Amino acid sequence: MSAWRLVEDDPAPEPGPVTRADRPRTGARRMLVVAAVVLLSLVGAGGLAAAGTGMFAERPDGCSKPDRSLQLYAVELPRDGTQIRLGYGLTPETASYPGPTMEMMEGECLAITLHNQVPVETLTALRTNPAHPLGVSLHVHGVKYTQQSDGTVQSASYVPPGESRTYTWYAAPRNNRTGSPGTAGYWWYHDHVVGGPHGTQGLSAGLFGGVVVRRPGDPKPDRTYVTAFGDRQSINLRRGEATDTCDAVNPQPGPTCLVARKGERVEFVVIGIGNDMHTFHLHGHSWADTRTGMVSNGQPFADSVPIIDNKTLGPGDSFGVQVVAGDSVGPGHWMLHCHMQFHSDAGMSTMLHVLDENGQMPPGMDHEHPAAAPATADTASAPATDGAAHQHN
Ligand SMILES: [Cu+2]
Repeated sequence: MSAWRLVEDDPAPEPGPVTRADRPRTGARRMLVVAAVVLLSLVGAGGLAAAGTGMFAERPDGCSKPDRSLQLYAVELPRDGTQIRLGYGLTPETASYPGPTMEMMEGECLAITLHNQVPVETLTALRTNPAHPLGVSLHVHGVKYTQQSDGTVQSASYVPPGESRTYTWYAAPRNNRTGSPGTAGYWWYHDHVVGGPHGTQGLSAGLFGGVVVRRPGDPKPDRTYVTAFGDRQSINLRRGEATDTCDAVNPQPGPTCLVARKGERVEFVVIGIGNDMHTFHLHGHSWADTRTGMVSNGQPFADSVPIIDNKTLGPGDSFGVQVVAGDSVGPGHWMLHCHMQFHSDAGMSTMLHVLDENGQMPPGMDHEHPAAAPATADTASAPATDGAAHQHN
């Protein structure tokens, strides 16, 4: 077992035969050496030495006690064709992909206990190497956590089948004294263990979700939707008609039903999963390219912030967008799609359904839904996506 130690570099070699031992030490230099020895002793006793025993600090600085705790379950969901699907849920019955959106305020410390209920056989089937351990984990972007909450194999912070583990996230606030920028933003969480050391199989099976960290005073949305843009031209691992299962009579908001009333503030957490580049584009709406998607009236730099309706998204990226549904454009079925043309052509396209203030779609707003249109010879003008829309690979 290696004992890691941070040792100061020797100074650059000096000309002549003067050895280090010969060199006279100044008072300041002696103090530095003493301080370093004391520091190494302290850190070594409580920190680095403990690393060898697998005992890392349990919580980040500033998070002495969790403000809130919740239970999270990783379960297997019905397959999509032949694809294994997994999901996180606040209960086993409500697991989904994406999983529940985790919302925090800066300064908050959240303890999440993850219960691994994914069958051993399923984890075994997803494993790419028989030597890789079986388990699921919770790895988060953007907020603060210690190695115990890293959610990786190398830090032994994953959950074997049938077991549980508590992860601690700290939404560290901005600190003008230290220059720490804070953690407010749009982030995501995902498995980092299923299949291999990067959780690639867990991610592509559905173990991911959005994280929103707000700063006091941030605008609060009426609705939040996660749109994860991924491989095989997928939105939330679905493509074509499967991206939009909204019932016209009784739409239930969820990962496959993006719906809002006119005037509601709708927030999208946009996540890049997988290996491809994408662009997030929404018809009829635009937003400021800022942390929240908004610019307060009267801010002196308001005019220097670009207003956009399309934003590039790379693997692992995440950002948030807030728009006012139907603002000056009214109710309707507004396309939301990747603007890489061959991606949208292949079914990477869904809808934001904006109803009127009463929650009704006004008459005359019935639409031809390109993603859901049946493949018939007389829909030649509709994109020829239906073959792709039914593929599951
Ligand atoms: Cu794309």
